[in-house]
Amino acid sequence: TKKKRSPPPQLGVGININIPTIDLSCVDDHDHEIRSPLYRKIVQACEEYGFFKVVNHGVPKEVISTMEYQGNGFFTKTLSEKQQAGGRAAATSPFGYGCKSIGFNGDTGELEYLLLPTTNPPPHDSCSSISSDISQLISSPNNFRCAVNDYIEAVREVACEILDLLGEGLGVQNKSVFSKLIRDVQSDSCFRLNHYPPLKQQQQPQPPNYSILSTSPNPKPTTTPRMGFGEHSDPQILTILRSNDVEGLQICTRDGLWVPVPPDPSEFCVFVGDALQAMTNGRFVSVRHRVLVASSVKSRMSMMYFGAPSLNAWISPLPELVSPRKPFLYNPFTWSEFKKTAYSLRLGDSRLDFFKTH
Ligand code: GA4
Repeated sequence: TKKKRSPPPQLGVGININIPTIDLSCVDDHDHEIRSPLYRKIVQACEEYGFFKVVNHGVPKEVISTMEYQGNGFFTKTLSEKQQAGGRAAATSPFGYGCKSIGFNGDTGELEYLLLPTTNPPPHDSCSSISSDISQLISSPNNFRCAVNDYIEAVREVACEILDLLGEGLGVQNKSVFSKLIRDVQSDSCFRLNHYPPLKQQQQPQPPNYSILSTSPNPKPTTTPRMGFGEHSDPQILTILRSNDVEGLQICTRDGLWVPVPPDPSEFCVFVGDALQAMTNGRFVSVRHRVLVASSVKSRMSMMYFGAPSLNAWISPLPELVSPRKPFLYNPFTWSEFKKTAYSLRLGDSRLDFFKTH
C-alpha cells in the first residue's frame, strides 16, 4: 500500500482567521472603561491562539529603521566576515552568527541568523545591553551595539506593558508578576535577527514530449516553499517579533491548522512562550509557529526580542490560577533547568510535557 503524503506546505495560502490585533495607543490611560476592554481582548487572544498583533506600540520609527539598516548591513557581509564579526555559533554556545543550523541536535532551516544575549542596562550606560563578549566581536560595534540597545530597550518596554495588562486581565494579586521577571537585571532575555534569502526559481520538470517547437505556453516557474524555521514554540515568557514586508510566518491554531500571518513592518507580532503557559497553569498557550521561504525577489528579515526570566528564577503556576477544578498542571522549575531541557531536545519537541504533574 502506498503511504499517503501530506501536501507540501504553501506560503500565504491556508485558512484565514481574524488575527487578534491590539491597539496599544491607550495603554497609559488609567480609566477602567478604556483599560478593561483592552486587557480582556489580550487575555482572550492569549487563551485562544497564544498570539496577537500589536499596533500603535509607540516604538519610534527611527529606532526600528536603524536596527533594520544595521541588520541588513550585517547580512550583506561575506560569510567569513559574518563569522568573524558575529562570532560563530560555537559548539557550546548558541550565541553568535549561525547559518542553516539551529540548536545542537541536528535541526536545520533555510536561514542565517545572529543570536545575541542581552543584559538589562545599568542606569548610566546607554550602550550596554548586549553582553560585551559578543558585542566586541561585532564590527562597527558602536553603531550596531547602539542600534540593538535602543531597539531592545524600547521593545522590552512594550513587552512589559503587555505583561502588565495580562496580569491585570488575569486578576492576579501582583499585576507586575510577569513583567518583573524580564525587568530583572539578571534577565536571560535574548535578541535574534533572522535572514531568509529567497529560493532560486526552479522550472517545473517538463513533460517528456516537450520540445522547444511545442506550441504549449511556457510552463509557469514555480518553486515549492522550503522550511525557513521549523515548527516550534518559544521557551521564554513572551516574544516580540518585527519583520520587513516579506511573508513567510505561519502560526498553528489549537485545531492544528496553519494560518499565514501577513507581514506588516509597522506592527509587532507577540507570541506567548512556554514559561508563560506554565505560569498561567495552561490557561495561555505557547503558540507553535514556523517560517516558510519561497522564491520572492526579496529576503525576509525579522528581529525578535525574547523576554526571559533570570537563570535562577523559579517558574510555577500562579496560586490564583490553581483551584481544585484546575489543579497544578506543571511542577515548578528554574528557568535554567528549562533551558537545559530545551537545548537537549529537538526544535519541534513539546518540552513543557517533561514538567507536567501527571
Ligand atoms: C526558539 C526561540 C529562540 O529563537 C531560541 C531558539 C534556540 C536556538 O536557536 O538556539 C532553540 C529553540 C529556540 C528552541 C529549542 C532549542 C533552543 C534551538 C533548539 C533546538 C534562541 C530559544 O531560546 O529557543
